[in-house]
Amino acid sequence: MGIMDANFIQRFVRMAHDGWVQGWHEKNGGNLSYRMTDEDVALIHNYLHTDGAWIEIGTTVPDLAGEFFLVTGSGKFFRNVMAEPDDNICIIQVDDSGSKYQVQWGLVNGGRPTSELPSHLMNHEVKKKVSDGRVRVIYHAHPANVIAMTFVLPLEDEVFTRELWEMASECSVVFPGGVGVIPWMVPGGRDIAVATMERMKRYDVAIWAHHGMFCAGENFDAAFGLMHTVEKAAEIYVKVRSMVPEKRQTITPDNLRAISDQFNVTLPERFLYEK
Ligand code: 2HA
Ligand code: ZN
Repeated sequence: MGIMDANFIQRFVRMAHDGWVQGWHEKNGGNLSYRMTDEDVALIHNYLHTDGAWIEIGTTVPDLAGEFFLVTGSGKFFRNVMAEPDDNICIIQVDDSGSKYQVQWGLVNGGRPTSELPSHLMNHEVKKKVSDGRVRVIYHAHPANVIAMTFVLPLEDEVFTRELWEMASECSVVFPGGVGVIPWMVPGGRDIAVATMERMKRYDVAIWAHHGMFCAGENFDAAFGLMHTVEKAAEIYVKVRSMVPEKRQTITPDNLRAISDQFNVTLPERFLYEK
Protein backbone atom coordinates (compact mmCIF):
# COMPACT_ATOMS: atom_id res chain seq x y z
CA MET A 1 0.00 0.00 0.00
CA GLY A 2 1.28 3.48 -0.89
CA ILE A 3 0.48 6.34 1.48
CA MET A 4 -1.73 7.91 -1.19
CA ASP A 5 -4.00 4.85 -1.03
CA ALA A 6 -5.00 5.71 2.53
CA ASN A 7 -8.68 6.58 2.55
CA PHE A 8 -8.30 9.65 4.80
CA ILE A 9 -5.72 11.14 2.42
CA GLN A 10 -7.87 10.44 -0.62
CA ARG A 11 -10.87 12.09 1.02
CA PHE A 12 -8.81 15.09 2.11
CA VAL A 13 -7.44 15.56 -1.42
CA ARG A 14 -10.88 15.21 -2.97
CA MET A 15 -12.35 17.79 -0.59
CA ALA A 16 -9.56 20.26 -1.38
CA HIS A 17 -10.32 19.80 -5.06
CA ASP A 18 -14.06 20.21 -4.50
CA GLY A 19 -13.42 23.51 -2.72
CA TRP A 20 -11.24 24.71 -5.59
CA VAL A 21 -13.97 23.79 -8.10
CA GLN A 22 -16.49 25.83 -6.05
CA GLY A 23 -14.30 28.94 -6.45
CA TRP A 24 -13.59 29.28 -2.73
CA HIS A 25 -9.78 29.07 -2.98
CA GLU A 26 -8.27 31.79 -5.14
CA LYS A 27 -4.46 31.60 -5.17
CA ASN A 28 -3.39 30.24 -1.76
CA GLY A 29 -6.69 31.12 -0.05
CA GLY A 30 -8.14 28.76 2.52
CA ASN A 31 -6.82 25.79 4.49
CA LEU A 32 -7.96 22.36 5.65
CA SER A 33 -7.00 20.11 8.55
CA TYR A 34 -7.96 16.62 9.71
CA ARG A 35 -7.26 15.09 13.14
CA MET A 36 -6.10 11.56 12.37
CA THR A 37 -7.42 8.45 14.13
CA ASP A 38 -5.11 5.87 15.73
CA GLU A 39 -5.97 3.56 12.82
CA ASP A 40 -4.96 6.26 10.29
CA VAL A 41 -1.62 6.68 12.06
CA ALA A 42 -0.99 2.93 12.22
CA LEU A 43 -1.79 2.59 8.52
CA ILE A 44 0.79 5.11 7.30
CA HIS A 45 3.28 4.92 10.15
CA ASN A 46 6.11 3.62 7.92
CA TYR A 47 6.02 6.84 5.88
CA LEU A 48 6.58 9.22 8.81
CA HIS A 49 9.93 10.91 9.48
CA THR A 50 10.62 12.02 13.03
CA ASP A 51 13.95 13.77 12.51
CA GLY A 52 12.60 17.23 11.58
CA ALA A 53 12.66 20.36 13.71
CA TRP A 54 10.04 20.99 16.43
CA ILE A 55 8.52 24.39 15.63
CA GLU A 56 6.41 26.72 17.80
CA ILE A 57 2.69 26.61 16.95
CA GLY A 58 2.22 30.17 18.22
CA THR A 59 -0.31 29.04 20.84
CA THR A 60 -0.72 26.06 23.14
CA VAL A 61 -3.12 23.16 22.67
CA PRO A 62 -2.37 20.79 25.57
CA ASP A 63 -5.44 18.63 24.91
CA LEU A 64 -3.98 17.78 21.48
CA ALA A 65 -0.60 16.60 22.83
CA GLY A 66 0.79 13.79 20.69
CA GLU A 67 -1.98 13.96 18.07
CA PHE A 68 -1.39 13.76 14.31
CA PHE A 69 -2.99 16.08 11.72
CA LEU A 70 -3.14 16.13 7.95
CA VAL A 71 -3.05 19.82 6.90
CA THR A 72 -2.62 22.00 3.82
CA GLY A 73 0.64 23.92 3.42
CA SER A 74 1.17 27.65 3.91
CA GLY A 75 1.26 29.50 0.59
CA LYS A 76 0.11 26.36 -1.25
CA PHE A 77 -2.78 26.42 -3.71
CA PHE A 78 -5.86 24.17 -3.25
CA ARG A 79 -5.81 24.01 -7.05
CA ASN A 80 -2.59 21.97 -6.91
CA VAL A 81 -3.43 19.56 -4.08
CA MET A 82 -4.89 16.84 -6.31
CA ALA A 83 -2.06 16.93 -8.87
CA GLU A 84 0.79 17.05 -6.33
CA PRO A 85 -0.43 16.12 -2.85
CA ASP A 86 3.01 15.50 -1.32
CA ASP A 87 4.16 19.00 -2.35
CA ASN A 88 1.08 20.78 -0.99
CA ILE A 89 -0.09 18.98 2.16
CA CYS A 90 1.64 17.48 5.18
CA ILE A 91 1.21 15.33 8.27
CA ILE A 92 2.28 17.01 11.52
CA GLN A 93 2.44 15.77 15.09
CA VAL A 94 1.87 18.02 18.12
CA ASP A 95 4.46 17.57 20.90
CA ASP A 96 3.78 16.49 24.49
CA SER A 97 3.49 20.08 25.73
CA GLY A 98 1.01 21.11 23.02
CA SER A 99 3.16 24.07 22.00
CA LYS A 100 5.21 22.72 19.07
CA TYR A 101 4.71 20.64 15.95
CA GLN A 102 6.92 18.56 13.67
CA VAL A 103 6.32 17.92 9.96
CA GLN A 104 6.56 14.14 9.50
CA TRP A 105 5.40 13.67 5.91
CA GLY A 106 4.72 15.82 2.83
CA LEU A 107 5.79 19.32 1.76
CA VAL A 108 8.55 17.53 -0.18
CA ASN A 109 9.77 20.82 -1.66
CA GLY A 110 9.86 22.56 1.70
CA GLY A 111 7.41 24.89 3.41
CA ARG A 112 5.29 24.99 6.52
CA PRO A 113 1.78 23.98 7.50
CA THR A 114 -1.02 26.51 6.94
CA SER A 115 -0.57 30.08 8.19
CA GLU A 116 -3.83 29.56 10.10
CA LEU A 117 -2.42 26.64 12.12
CA PRO A 118 -3.15 28.38 15.47
CA SER A 119 -6.85 28.74 14.52
CA HIS A 120 -7.07 25.18 13.19
CA LEU A 121 -5.51 23.61 16.25
CA MET A 122 -7.41 25.75 18.78
CA ASN A 123 -10.64 24.87 16.95
CA HIS A 124 -9.70 21.18 16.98
CA GLU A 125 -8.94 21.36 20.69
CA VAL A 126 -12.29 22.89 21.64
CA LYS A 127 -14.30 20.76 19.20
CA LYS A 128 -12.62 17.56 20.37
CA LYS A 129 -13.79 18.43 23.87
CA VAL A 130 -17.37 19.52 23.16
CA SER A 131 -18.01 16.68 20.66
CA ASP A 132 -16.44 13.90 22.76
CA GLY A 133 -13.80 13.45 20.08
CA ARG A 134 -16.18 13.12 17.14
CA VAL A 135 -15.26 16.32 15.25
CA ARG A 136 -12.12 15.74 13.17
CA VAL A 137 -12.28 18.22 10.26
CA ILE A 138 -11.72 21.99 10.35
CA TYR A 139 -12.13 23.83 7.04
CA HIS A 140 -11.39 27.46 6.16
CA ALA A 141 -12.48 28.94 2.81
CA HIS A 142 -13.11 32.30 1.14
CA PRO A 143 -16.65 31.98 -0.31
CA ALA A 144 -17.66 35.27 -1.92
CA ASN A 145 -21.32 35.56 -0.89
CA VAL A 146 -20.77 35.07 2.83
CA ILE A 147 -17.96 37.62 2.66
CA ALA A 148 -20.29 40.05 0.85
CA MET A 149 -22.89 39.71 3.63
CA THR A 150 -20.32 40.95 6.17
CA PHE A 151 -20.35 44.38 4.49
CA VAL A 152 -24.08 44.99 4.81
CA LEU A 153 -25.34 43.34 8.01
CA PRO A 154 -24.50 44.02 11.66
CA LEU A 155 -21.76 41.57 12.67
CA GLU A 156 -23.99 39.77 15.18
CA ASP A 157 -24.53 36.02 15.53
CA GLU A 158 -28.31 36.49 15.86
CA VAL A 159 -28.63 38.58 12.68
CA PHE A 160 -26.51 36.32 10.47
CA THR A 161 -28.08 33.12 11.76
CA ARG A 162 -31.59 34.39 11.22
CA GLU A 163 -30.97 35.76 7.70
CA LEU A 164 -29.24 32.53 6.63
CA TRP A 165 -32.02 30.36 8.12
CA GLU A 166 -34.63 32.36 6.19
CA MET A 167 -32.87 31.76 2.85
CA ALA A 168 -33.79 28.07 2.46
CA SER A 169 -35.83 25.50 4.38
CA GLU A 170 -32.85 23.19 4.85
CA CYS A 171 -30.66 25.75 6.59
CA SER A 172 -32.05 25.56 10.12
CA VAL A 173 -31.86 21.76 9.90
CA VAL A 174 -28.26 21.76 8.63
CA PHE A 175 -26.96 24.27 11.19
CA PRO A 176 -29.55 24.35 14.00
CA GLY A 177 -26.99 25.77 16.43
CA GLY A 178 -26.58 28.90 14.31
CA VAL A 179 -23.42 30.68 13.17
CA GLY A 180 -20.91 32.88 14.98
CA VAL A 181 -19.52 36.10 13.49
CA ILE A 182 -16.14 37.68 14.21
CA PRO A 183 -15.31 41.29 13.36
CA TRP A 184 -12.38 41.96 11.05
CA MET A 185 -9.08 40.87 12.64
CA VAL A 186 -5.53 40.29 11.42
CA PRO A 187 -5.40 36.76 9.98
CA GLY A 188 -2.87 34.11 10.97
CA GLY A 189 -2.24 34.84 14.65
CA ARG A 190 -3.32 33.82 18.10
CA ASP A 191 -5.90 36.60 18.65
CA ILE A 192 -8.12 35.57 15.73
CA ALA A 193 -7.60 31.93 16.78
CA VAL A 194 -8.90 32.68 20.29
CA ALA A 195 -11.91 34.61 18.94
CA THR A 196 -12.74 31.74 16.56
CA MET A 197 -12.30 29.08 19.22
CA GLU A 198 -14.70 31.00 21.50
CA ARG A 199 -17.39 30.82 18.77
CA MET A 200 -16.61 27.15 18.10
CA LYS A 201 -17.57 26.28 21.67
CA ARG A 202 -21.17 26.99 20.58
CA TYR A 203 -21.26 26.80 16.81
CA ASP A 204 -19.91 24.66 13.97
CA VAL A 205 -19.57 27.77 11.77
CA ALA A 206 -17.53 30.92 12.39
CA ILE A 207 -17.71 33.76 9.84
CA TRP A 208 -14.69 36.06 9.63
CA ALA A 209 -15.83 39.52 8.49
CA HIS A 210 -14.39 40.58 5.12
CA HIS A 211 -12.36 37.37 4.96
CA GLY A 212 -14.19 34.03 4.93
CA MET A 213 -15.54 31.19 7.01
CA PHE A 214 -14.46 28.31 9.28
CA CYS A 215 -16.53 25.12 9.47
CA ALA A 216 -16.16 22.09 11.73
CA GLY A 217 -17.40 18.58 10.99
CA GLU A 218 -17.16 14.99 12.14
CA ASN A 219 -15.93 14.00 8.69
CA PHE A 220 -15.04 15.56 5.33
CA ASP A 221 -18.59 15.38 3.97
CA ALA A 222 -20.03 17.12 7.03
CA ALA A 223 -17.54 20.00 6.97
CA PHE A 224 -17.78 20.50 3.21
CA GLY A 225 -21.57 20.21 3.21
CA LEU A 226 -21.82 22.81 5.96
CA MET A 227 -19.62 25.29 4.07
CA HIS A 228 -21.63 24.62 0.91
CA THR A 229 -25.01 25.08 2.60
CA VAL A 230 -24.09 28.34 4.36
CA GLU A 231 -22.55 29.78 1.20
CA LYS A 232 -25.59 28.76 -0.88
CA ALA A 233 -27.87 30.54 1.59
CA ALA A 234 -25.61 33.59 1.40
CA GLU A 235 -25.83 33.50 -2.38
CA ILE A 236 -29.62 33.54 -2.18
CA TYR A 237 -29.41 36.44 0.27
CA VAL A 238 -27.21 38.41 -2.14
CA LYS A 239 -29.61 37.67 -5.03
CA VAL A 240 -32.66 38.74 -3.01
CA ARG A 241 -31.01 41.95 -1.82
CA SER A 242 -29.89 42.64 -5.41
CA MET A 243 -33.52 42.48 -6.60
CA VAL A 244 -35.34 44.32 -3.81
CA PRO A 245 -34.39 46.26 -0.69
CA GLU A 246 -36.79 44.24 1.51
CA LYS A 247 -38.11 40.68 1.26
CA ARG A 248 -41.79 40.54 0.33
CA GLN A 249 -42.31 37.24 2.18
CA THR A 250 -40.02 34.89 4.04
CA ILE A 251 -39.74 31.88 6.35
CA THR A 252 -41.20 33.23 9.61
CA PRO A 253 -40.23 32.43 13.22
CA ASP A 254 -43.32 30.19 13.48
CA ASN A 255 -42.34 28.44 10.25
CA LEU A 256 -38.90 27.81 11.77
CA ARG A 257 -40.50 26.43 14.95
CA ALA A 258 -42.58 24.08 12.79
CA ILE A 259 -39.42 22.89 11.00
CA SER A 260 -37.76 22.21 14.35
CA ASP A 261 -40.72 20.05 15.45
CA GLN A 262 -40.79 18.10 12.19
CA PHE A 263 -37.03 17.48 12.00
CA ASN A 264 -36.39 17.09 15.72
CA VAL A 265 -33.84 19.88 15.99
CA THR A 266 -33.67 22.51 18.72
CA LEU A 267 -33.53 26.08 17.42
CA PRO A 268 -32.52 28.50 20.19
CA GLU A 269 -35.31 31.07 20.74
CA ARG A 270 -32.80 33.95 20.71
CA PHE A 271 -32.64 33.52 16.91
CA LEU A 272 -36.45 33.61 16.52
CA TYR A 273 -36.99 37.24 17.52
CA GLU A 274 -39.71 39.45 15.99
CA LYS A 275 -38.26 41.98 13.53
O1 2HA B 1 -3.97 32.15 2.64
O2 2HA B 1 -6.78 31.78 3.84
O3 2HA B 1 -6.47 33.12 6.07
C1 2HA B 1 -4.53 31.28 3.52
C2 2HA B 1 -5.65 31.96 4.22
C3 2HA B 1 -5.33 32.81 5.36
ZN1 ZN C 1 -8.23 32.96 4.77
